[in-house]
Amino acid sequence: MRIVKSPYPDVEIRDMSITERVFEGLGDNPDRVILVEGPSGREVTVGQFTQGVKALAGGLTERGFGKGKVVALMAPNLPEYCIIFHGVAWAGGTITTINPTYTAHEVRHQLNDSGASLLITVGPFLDTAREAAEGTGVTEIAVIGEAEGATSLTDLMGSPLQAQVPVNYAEDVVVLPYSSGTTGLPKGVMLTHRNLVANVDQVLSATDVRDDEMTVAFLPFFHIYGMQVLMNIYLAGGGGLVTMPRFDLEQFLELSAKYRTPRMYIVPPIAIALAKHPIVDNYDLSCVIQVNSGAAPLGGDVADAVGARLGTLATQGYGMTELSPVSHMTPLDANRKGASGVTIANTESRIVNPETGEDAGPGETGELWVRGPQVMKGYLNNPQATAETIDAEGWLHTGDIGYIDEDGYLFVTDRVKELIKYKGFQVAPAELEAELLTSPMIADVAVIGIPDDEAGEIPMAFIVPAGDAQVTLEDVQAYLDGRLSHYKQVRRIEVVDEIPKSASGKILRRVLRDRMAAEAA
Ligand code: 4UV
Repeated sequence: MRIVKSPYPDVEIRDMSITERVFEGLGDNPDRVILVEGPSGREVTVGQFTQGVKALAGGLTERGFGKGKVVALMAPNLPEYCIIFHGVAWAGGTITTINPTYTAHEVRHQLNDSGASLLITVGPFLDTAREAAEGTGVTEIAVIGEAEGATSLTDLMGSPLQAQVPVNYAEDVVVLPYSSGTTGLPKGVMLTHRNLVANVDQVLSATDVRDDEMTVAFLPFFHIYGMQVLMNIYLAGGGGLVTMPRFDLEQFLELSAKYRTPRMYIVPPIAIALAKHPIVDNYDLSCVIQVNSGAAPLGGDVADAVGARLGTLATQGYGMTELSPVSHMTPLDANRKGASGVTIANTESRIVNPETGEDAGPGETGELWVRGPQVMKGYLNNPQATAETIDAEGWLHTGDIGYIDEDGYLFVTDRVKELIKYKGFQVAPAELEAELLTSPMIADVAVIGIPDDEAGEIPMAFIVPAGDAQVTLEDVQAYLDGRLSHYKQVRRIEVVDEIPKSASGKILRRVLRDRMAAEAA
């Protein structure tokens, strides 16, 4: 067995809730501004944040939405997002984070699966929320701000709870983000307080976030990268966030220059924009010392181009929802072109040949396995998927293919899992296939990801038409429109006579991927 250990010394993982950990990092100046709503400039101070969290926890508890309950949060990035997340956590409850661009159909699935009883959203998504909540366990819908006929966030506030509602840090699930993992439909990823607290201190031990620095937070808080790396780790490290409800390059650059941000947290498509877009030259970005990319592979040349243009360090983080999310980060003092980083503190890595089960040597390719305190508790109500992902010795099998060189740098080269990453967002082929199979035009279908310069990957569907139906890309897109959110849209199709399958009926995606790779070559 070749276990690659972290070059960083272990950190102590303390018994505390994620909110206690974040509060600890806020410092003792109640007037420091830690959250700014980017487009309006509205500010929230440390005092207002902690007061909001405690008052919401009190109100939730009074209304029976506290400990043991699941609160669904479906909102874009706003300062209130952080207050709600931590208000629920402080009350001992569980938050499930929902992509606000989801259709009612997608939202309903997550509400039912997670067992949510309260849904918090914003006015523009209220109709979707109401439609989705029908027939689920949701008994109340609230909005941030005001909306006709809905409870407002202010109504949910009660007498402040001064202390964390007691929880079992290692066992109680604080957040349930959704991820399809290595196969199948999106599943609730059970992350405990201990998982999140561990990752905060593991990551902070390898970064130099300074007190009072600000960063622009456009990476959505509902996804693990924005949720942990920005909302929790950055705040716990003493920084502050300028929130953006959706990405807009010009506004991002403007806010980064205005708040003199030393660090940018991005995904690969934005690295390409930073490297190439002419408007980047219109802004004084001399404040930026580090640009961190993650959620999908970043080409070494693109990283170099960003670094050279902005005169900064271009780093990468590697992670997964199931890893709270970080397991690998670029060291600040020794970058290596194309690497996704080295193993972080308290964490072990292995590269295992998926066919033989043997450990690979330095530079040899195989599946990445990770073990550490940030490994999820499991998938909600799905012991089988949990057992297929975390083995008896606690190793999480990532489904990513790559190698670790002799100096411990991880290079991700491929994926054995089905997952498609469209601009860093998860697209589960099984979800698209299930949806497409409900169309009377389609007899059988398989979806894979194919490389795309801008998005990283795009979903492509191989379609066996029903009878003599003529199926076009437009037909497929029109069918999915309104059923699934826009970023999951199929962007290419090929009509075929049959889908390659194993004897047991499993789609042989590898055959389709190899065929597309051969065509592209
Ligand atoms: O579950 P998920 O959607 O999770 C993420 C997490 C992104 C992070 C985490 C910590 C960071 O510090 C950071 O910068 C970014 O996206 O998707 C997990 C899958 O995304 C791919 C890989 O296939 C994972 O299994 N992925 C994530 N990061 C990288 C990556 C990377 N640096 N290089 C290549 N693939």
